[in-house]
Amino acid sequence: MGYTIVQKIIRDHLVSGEMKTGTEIGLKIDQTLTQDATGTMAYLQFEAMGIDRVKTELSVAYIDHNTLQAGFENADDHRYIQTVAKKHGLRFSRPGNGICHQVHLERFGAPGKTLIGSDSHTPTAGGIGMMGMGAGGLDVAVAMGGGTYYITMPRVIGVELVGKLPDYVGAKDIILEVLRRLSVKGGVGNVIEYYGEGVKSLSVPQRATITNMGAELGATTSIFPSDEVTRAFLRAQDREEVYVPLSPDPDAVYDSTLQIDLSALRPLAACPHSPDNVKPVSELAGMKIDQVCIGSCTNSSMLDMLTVAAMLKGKTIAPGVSLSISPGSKQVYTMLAECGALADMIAAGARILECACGPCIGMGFSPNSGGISLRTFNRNFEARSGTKDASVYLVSPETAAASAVAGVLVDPTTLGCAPKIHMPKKFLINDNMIELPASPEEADKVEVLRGPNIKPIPVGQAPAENLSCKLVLKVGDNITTDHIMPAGAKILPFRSNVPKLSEFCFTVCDKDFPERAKEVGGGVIVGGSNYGQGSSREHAALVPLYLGIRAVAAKSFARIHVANLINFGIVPMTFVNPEDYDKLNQMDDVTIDGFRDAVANSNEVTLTDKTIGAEVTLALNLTARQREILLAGGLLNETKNKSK
Ligand code: MIC
Ligand code: SF4
Repeated sequence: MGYTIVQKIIRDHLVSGEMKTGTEIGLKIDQTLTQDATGTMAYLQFEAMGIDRVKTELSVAYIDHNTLQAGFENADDHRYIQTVAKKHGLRFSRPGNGICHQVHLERFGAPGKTLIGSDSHTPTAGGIGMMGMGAGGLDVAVAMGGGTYYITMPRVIGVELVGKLPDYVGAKDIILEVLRRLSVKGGVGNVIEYYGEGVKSLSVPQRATITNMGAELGATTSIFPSDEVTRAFLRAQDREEVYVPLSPDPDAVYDSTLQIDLSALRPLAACPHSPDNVKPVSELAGMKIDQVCIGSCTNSSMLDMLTVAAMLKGKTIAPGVSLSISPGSKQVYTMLAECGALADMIAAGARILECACGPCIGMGFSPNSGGISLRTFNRNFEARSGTKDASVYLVSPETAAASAVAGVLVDPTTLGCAPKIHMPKKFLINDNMIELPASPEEADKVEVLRGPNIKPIPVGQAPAENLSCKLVLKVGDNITTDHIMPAGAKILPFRSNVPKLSEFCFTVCDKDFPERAKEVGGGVIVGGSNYGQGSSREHAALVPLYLGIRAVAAKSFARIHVANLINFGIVPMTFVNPEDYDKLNQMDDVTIDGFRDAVANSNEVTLTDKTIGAEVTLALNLTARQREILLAGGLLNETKNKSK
């Protein structure tokens, strides 16, 4: 039997395990990336490992998230990352150079290689035929040190694209259609591979929009073939030498398939508060809007920006609507300025922001109370915009631009013929905002500068012999990492200050949680299905650890989050009978006898709820490697123990 694209990349990078679906495999990682909101922690952990220089082919530290400097904290963290990168052999992409995923695609991504990044949208690189995966900062630190990255051997979902997109229907509409069909948990345990006639008609940035938002499906990664379109993109970036063709073997078998007829697609919108709550724009058309935000790592390419500029040219943004535009990179920004498209946007009344994540992570541009915001971003989780009662709709740049002008949600296909936008034959190449590392000889002289905001990382504990505690919090299905550890302009500056961060833990769901957890000394969290979906932020494990959380019992977990829980010594347990979830109540007293032994050897534990007098069976789906990490109280402890 032949291989699919991802299976070929896995085969070429396999370090441990067998390519048997559902079992743990270890991969060699060629490249890593970090961003600043997760990077500080990743480099503190890398330093703790005592490795002098990164051992990957390429590692890049980006600054793109925490760029609103309303105090010293973010600037200090940038300086720390800059100096630590210089010392340890990493390239440093300075603030102002752009969003990590967009810049990586432009300047570093390579078909057939593996990449992990401390950001869940690292699969953006799949647009170029690279196997990009989001990971916790500690896993990225390990990979930088030359260590193996572990995943579960995924199933492969093949998405066949046929036909050609009609005018004003975009790549965003394709991925929204996939989300509509598969849901935010439909990708868990899977990779998504795109194939078929329709692939050829999509440019690399369009493909990258689709693979980027595969993160919202919970997929391990998403990938497109590497073909002549890929080669042309790389040539236009002056990097044709990294091109290799990649396609599935003719007899490759997908575990399941779905087909999308591009010609039949219509503009779609993901309604509040989930990326899979998808409806046709035509059904919502006419809805009054307050704000439009265009940008983010999903839709900030040159192609997206030129489309928006052409649609805004000669028009004025509707009164009462505020439009923000954040180009994805310095390359895009400069080219927009040079060709005059930027002037068209400004003239129409757009508020042009720097090339960074910006409003996507709540760094400014929070909507008004009860406001309706259309965003070309990838996540519309409750409160992520910074305004709890705002309603965020995720749409294509085409829908966003048409609506910004009209002041109400507009189906752009009603506008007639779309402007013809062509991919540039040659991009503007100027890597002057990427600092190179010091040479190994010079590295000793580089001083790593730390600010006072950097506080020690909490250290995990080995599981107690018998666990006796409270069910300190009970939450529902699809809890996101934005619920567990919210971000935004006010909270993000404390990403390297866990004690301060803990004041905000779970406050979107329950404002008293941090106080209560401290009062009762932590305990166990009860969750529904797909617990921990969304971001790769390991803070969603580290902060609960700081608040005394020892285990989470859920119906199911999201991939990156469960790895983060284990890395920090929090035991993930799943309900054997999902109905048992309903029996348990917040603040019940519970015990698990023989907890540590079970973590060491057993596939199940019994949780006794003393308050209601019930017993519940929980599964421990752990590999031997994960058990060792948990018994040591986390991966850092385990690494230290091993090196003794
Ligand atoms: C996000 O989009 O949620 C983020 C902010 O980029 C996160 C990373 C973080 O929390 O710092 C992600 O996607 O992993
Ligand atoms: Fe940045 Fe938003 Fe992309 Fe996350 S999803 S990397 S916050 S632009």
